Amino acid sequence: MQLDVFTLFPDAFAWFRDQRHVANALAGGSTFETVDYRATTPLSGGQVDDTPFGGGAGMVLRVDVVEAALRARYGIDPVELRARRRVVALTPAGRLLDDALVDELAAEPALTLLCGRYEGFDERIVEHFASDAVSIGRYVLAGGELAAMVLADAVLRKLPGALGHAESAQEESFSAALERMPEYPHYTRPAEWRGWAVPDVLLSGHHARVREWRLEQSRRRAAAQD
Ligand code: 6GU
Repeated sequence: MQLDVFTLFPDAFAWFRDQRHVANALAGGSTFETVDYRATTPLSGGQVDDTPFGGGAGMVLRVDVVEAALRARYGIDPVELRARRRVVALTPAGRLLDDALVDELAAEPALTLLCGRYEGFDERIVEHFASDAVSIGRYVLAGGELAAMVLADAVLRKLPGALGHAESAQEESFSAALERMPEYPHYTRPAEWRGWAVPDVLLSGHHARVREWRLEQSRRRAAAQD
């Protein structure tokens, strides 16, 4: 997968890029690149945002700035770009990110993530340049960078070779294999600590019973989450 992140803070992604599963994905032929909106802004003094029409607090990322950055990177009209590849605007008003959407995005050959400014994007960016608007939860972050990292983390770990064990991403929380339920609890040694014993069934070596117990635990957790 070719993953591009447009941001005002490219340095914020240095730590992320060094994560094991990200490094593994990159070693497997994927790319992860950041593009700085400021590098191609048509405005003077490195300006990229502006005050909102109609008033209100904060600054809004300008549509002309994002157009220039996308054109410089891809060499085509961004309106045409979004018909050719997924361009995801990270915004709290977007579609909630879940495992099903992560699977959908992980199947793409290329993804572009657009991070907004404090008060977000000029809406014309979302409407005309983005194919998707995605939120990572019902709360507000100061910028889209952490949300972009969350999305990129969830997507890249799904790629072949990103995780040590191919099975790790198969049966995990919210996967189809677990019927979209949260994952069951895990235990390791010691089998008892301060009187807290690991459930007997896990030590029984009885695979069918273990499987049954785990599914039941997932169902309980699912019920508790709703
Ligand atoms: Cl994608 N961006 C921002 N700024 N805040 C968020 C978010 C995104 N998702 C949840 N909160």
